[in-house]
Amino acid sequence: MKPPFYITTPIYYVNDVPHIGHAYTTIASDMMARFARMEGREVMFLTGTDEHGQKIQKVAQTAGIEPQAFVDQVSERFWQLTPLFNLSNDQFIRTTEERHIRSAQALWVHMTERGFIYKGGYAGWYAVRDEAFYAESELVNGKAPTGADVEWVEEPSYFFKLSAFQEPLLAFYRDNPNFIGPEARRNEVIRFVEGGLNDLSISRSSFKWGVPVPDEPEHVMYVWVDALANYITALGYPDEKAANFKKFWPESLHIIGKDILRFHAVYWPAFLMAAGLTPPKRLYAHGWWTNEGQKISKSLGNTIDPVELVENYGVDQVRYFLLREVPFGQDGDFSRSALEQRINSDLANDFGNLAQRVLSFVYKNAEAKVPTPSSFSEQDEVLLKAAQELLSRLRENFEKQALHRMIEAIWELVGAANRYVDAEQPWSLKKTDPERMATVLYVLMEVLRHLAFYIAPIMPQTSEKLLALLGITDKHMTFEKLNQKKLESGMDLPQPQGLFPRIEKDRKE
Ligand code: ME8
Repeated sequence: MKPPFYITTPIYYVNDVPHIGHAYTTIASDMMARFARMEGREVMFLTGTDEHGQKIQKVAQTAGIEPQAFVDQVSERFWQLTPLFNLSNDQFIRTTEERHIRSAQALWVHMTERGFIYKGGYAGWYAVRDEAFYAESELVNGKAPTGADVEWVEEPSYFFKLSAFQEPLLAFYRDNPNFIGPEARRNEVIRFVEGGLNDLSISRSSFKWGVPVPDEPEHVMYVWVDALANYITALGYPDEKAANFKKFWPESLHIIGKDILRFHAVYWPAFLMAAGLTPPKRLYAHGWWTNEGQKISKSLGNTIDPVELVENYGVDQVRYFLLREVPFGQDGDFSRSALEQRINSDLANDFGNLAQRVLSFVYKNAEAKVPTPSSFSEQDEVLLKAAQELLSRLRENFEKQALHRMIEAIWELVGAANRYVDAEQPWSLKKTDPERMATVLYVLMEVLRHLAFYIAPIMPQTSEKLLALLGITDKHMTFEKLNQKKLESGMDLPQPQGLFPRIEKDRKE
């Protein structure tokens, strides 16, 4: 039995509508969820929205709408990313759901029962934009290190004994060297924890929009306690006997942006240990996108609307670009010229052209049927072997979340196949050696079949289209099937169609 796979995105704040940064995390997670399903693993893929806290309350107030009505509206916009980007999430969680309120409260009660929560008073700095407390020593020119405005907060508050977890956390990082990726982020977290941990204020009493603290109606939970709990709510917590909880916890992979590493790598495992639960298996923090060299922000008016991008360029094109352009884990810059360049070179020229030249040649010159191969030459064997062995490279890189390396490896095969077409020249074999021509075309179609499977997690629509052009209509693709069933010679093929239109240079917005 292959291990189950639980993959999550951050739950996004509904203070603002989604932009390309949010879509990025969910698309990357979608690629991994799809890959794991093709491995025959049982997958739970979770995304959703974070709907409580002072930030949301303030924005709703400014808009003159009740918080619940406001979060209903904005959450819907995040939900729409699923059909827009062809995402395969199994659940979409909202922290205002009843099941989640119950779960966050149960987590709180367990932490209290085990002696890790006490009542006190907080006096210090708070940045509403970051929903984070900052020590005086962390401020830079009177602002949070992130640049967010801070305000002085003084109010009765419950505290979490984070200080008690310095040693347990360091031991946990030591015993689980794979807990945090990439490696540089792991070192960053260890250094931070080694520097000492202060107890954490985990309730607020100066506003109301949050999960009520059990038996303490004047307090709502600090939004991060509430938010992090979403990962176990979705599995059925507080029922630890729930089938999904037993199956998927702690087999989890939390995909996050580097901005929220500390909450996930320090607070979250500490909360779980405090409640007597096992921390998640792994976190992976990806990098930060800028837009044409600038920070993406509402105030600069340069947020990129995912809907407009998909309408203009196509869903698979955008998915491909985001996953390919920047090594997963590093920062990157979004630009339309880079996107158009990738579409024209990687997709239209390299991939699309390979499929087009092979399929239209077969259609016109080989009776529109899967050709019958005779004996394979050494070059044929080399290419077929490269197509088969690519899977092990994909697997290795999948384990490390090296998504860009997975794509690079696939494009190496595309390159090899294009060179093979040029070298073998099936068009000149038509008259001189039709038998050899049939073999060459069969080899190429087998390579295309492998490619159609390999690109499925990245570009699901294109994969389906290409499979249909190869006469394969089975929608439930697994890597086991890829290896079991070759193309059947003699099978009728449909009329070829292009996969990726080119973007013309003089095109105007
Ligand atoms: O932090 N580049 O929500 P959030 C890359 N609710 N990724 C980006 C990005 C950019 N420019 N902008 C946003 C929260 N992201 C909390 C999370 S989880 C229990 C609670 C992505 O709406 C990236 O994944 O501010 C980042 O971590 C997340 O959106 C922050 O979303």
